[in-house]
Amino acid sequence: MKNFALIGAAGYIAPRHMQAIKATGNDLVAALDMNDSVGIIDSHFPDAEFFTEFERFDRHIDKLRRTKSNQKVDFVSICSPNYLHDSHMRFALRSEADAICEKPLVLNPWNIDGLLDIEKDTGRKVNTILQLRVHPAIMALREKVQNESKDTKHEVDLTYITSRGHWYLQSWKGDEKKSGGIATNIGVHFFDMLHFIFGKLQANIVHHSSDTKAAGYLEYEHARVRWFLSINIEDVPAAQRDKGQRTFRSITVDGEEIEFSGGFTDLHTRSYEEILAGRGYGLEDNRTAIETVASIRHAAIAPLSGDFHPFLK
Ligand code: NAD
Ligand code: HP7
Repeated sequence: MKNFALIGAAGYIAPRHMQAIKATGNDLVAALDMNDSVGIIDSHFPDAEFFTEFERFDRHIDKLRRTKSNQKVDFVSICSPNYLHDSHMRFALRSEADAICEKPLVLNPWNIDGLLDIEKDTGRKVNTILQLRVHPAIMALREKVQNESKDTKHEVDLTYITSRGHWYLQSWKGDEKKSGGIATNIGVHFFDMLHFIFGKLQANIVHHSSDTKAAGYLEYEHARVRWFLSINIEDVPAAQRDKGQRTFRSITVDGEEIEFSGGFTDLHTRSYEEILAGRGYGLEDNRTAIETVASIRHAAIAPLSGDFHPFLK
């Protein structure tokens, strides 16, 4: 049984990590969040220590390490806002633990280089949550593409609309310096997935970028992709919106829909199973997606000509 600590325990995604720690037969020994709305811990680990100050949390983790306690932390799970991830990963590794960090791993590619140095210095590992890589439909599509001839190029349309209320832009998620903006905070999932399925990134053009919407064109070794991402309910197609649907996720490959909207719920547990079996995705696995989102953030907006997503019309 491995011991876990969790940073960002009061947030939206933390319970999925608590479930994953529990479902894989491990223990949460300590948690940190400056927000103390963390009663959810009792549903999973009623004996876990909880801290609202980093310094006290650090002292506790360090004591467990120095005293070789049977609660010495093996993994630190990181569910804090995106711009804090690199600092929290450094804390994990320096505490002689491995890290399991939420996406996006970091906001800029050069942060990965700094973390590689700390991995080397400490001999510990950074693992990341790239949960679409363990989605059965995505794994099957990747396998199919890998078995095709090397010069195959697919035509892909990716439409990813996941509505958010007004709170989103008022929170750290709406602050580009903290979240990277929506193409980084939400888009990173599918940019990583596209690279995972279709290989090396060859072109990256941005057609639209605002606080609530982004769109562009990406070319990979094996695909030409028109993409559209929005958190605005108005972008959910009317037929689905009329049925009360607030999310619309679609990938078509050569006009054929890949069914991947279902099966999103236990992907954190699947990711933990892989990490615990020593098959976690590490720093270098994240580089292409982090480079992609960093370029999108700094790109000049291209005119609407050529391969732009049809939802932009
Ligand atoms: P959230 O705002 O709901 O939660 C973040 C928590 O971190 C808050 O409770 C906040 O108080 C706490 N926090 C802030 N600064 C901290 C600090 N210095 N030390 C400790 N805790 C601190 O956000 P969320 O939606 O839970 O997102 C958390 C992370 O998970 C982000 O990196 C986000 O991108 C990622 N996420 C991933 C998925 C996914 O599908 N894999 C889904 C949602 C969020
Ligand atoms: N929701 C909340 O109540 N609070 C939140 O903070 C977020 C959502 P989905 P996930 O918005 O930051 C996606 O779209 O898949 C509500 C991204 N992940 O299924 O869990 C929401 O209003 C993730 O990387 O959300 O998370 C819905 O009612 C990104 O950080 C419901 O939860 C996160 O949005 C479910 O919403 C975000 C993927 O797209 C895989």
